Amino acid sequence: MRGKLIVFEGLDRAGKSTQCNRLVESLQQDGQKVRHIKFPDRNTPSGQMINSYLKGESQQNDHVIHLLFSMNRWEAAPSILKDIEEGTTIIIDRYYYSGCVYSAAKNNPTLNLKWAHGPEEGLPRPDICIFLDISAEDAAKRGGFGSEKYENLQMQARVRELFGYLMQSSPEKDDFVRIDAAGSLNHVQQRVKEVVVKAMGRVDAEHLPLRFI
Ligand code: ADP
Ligand code: FDM
Ligand code: MG
Repeated sequence: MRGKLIVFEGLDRAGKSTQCNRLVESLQQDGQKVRHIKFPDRNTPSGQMINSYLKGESQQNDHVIHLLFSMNRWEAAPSILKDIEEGTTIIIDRYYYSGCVYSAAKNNPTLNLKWAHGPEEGLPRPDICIFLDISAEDAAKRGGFGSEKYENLQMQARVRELFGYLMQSSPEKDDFVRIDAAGSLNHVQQRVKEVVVKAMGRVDAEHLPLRFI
């Protein structure tokens, strides 16, 4: 059986990293082969440019940084495909949904969601995307904003609005399951596991092939 592609999305401090870690551990205990990755991968050359941009150490045109984030995913695509083919499930902390939404949230008149989607087309499409939903205000209470580029209330609120649009009205709306991320860590973890077990079971039962964006 092929591996599955499972993505976590959400605002900064929604609990993505925590829940990814817990899910990886839990699936491993179930005897599954699992690999955990995150985007941006700040270690590759494109990732180093992204890192420097996010930290405010360098400037990039909105379109250029968008393409760098996309490039960062394309670099990883062959190894994702290989693992899935060989039966390893991949859990990803942020993917192209963040890519589209954060770029479009800048309200650049020539960079809308449609434009942002273009470079992502052809990447492996997730079997499921779990959106950990929390308001920008509640997320900020979990430690306040750091110094990275998008860590401000106005940007986060716009990002949440655009995720709402993706989940309700976009062609990829069926990829999403929304989970209330304001609950306790254990409660969120339990919901995540339920949703993931169901999605993985469906892929196996119906022999669903991996799709592409
Ligand atoms: P993200 O990866 O989405 O930015 P993290 O998993 O790093 O979020 O969590 C951000 C902070 O919030 C961490 O200190 C984490 O322990 C805390 N946190 C995460 N989920 C919850 C939760 N459900 N309730 C309370 N605190 C949480
Ligand atoms: N981000 C992340 C983007 O703008 N585009 C993308 O394609 C991706 C994957 O980068 F503000 C933004 C989202 C977030 C920042 O933060 C990366 P983390 O803390 O490494 O997830
Ligand atoms: Mg994180």
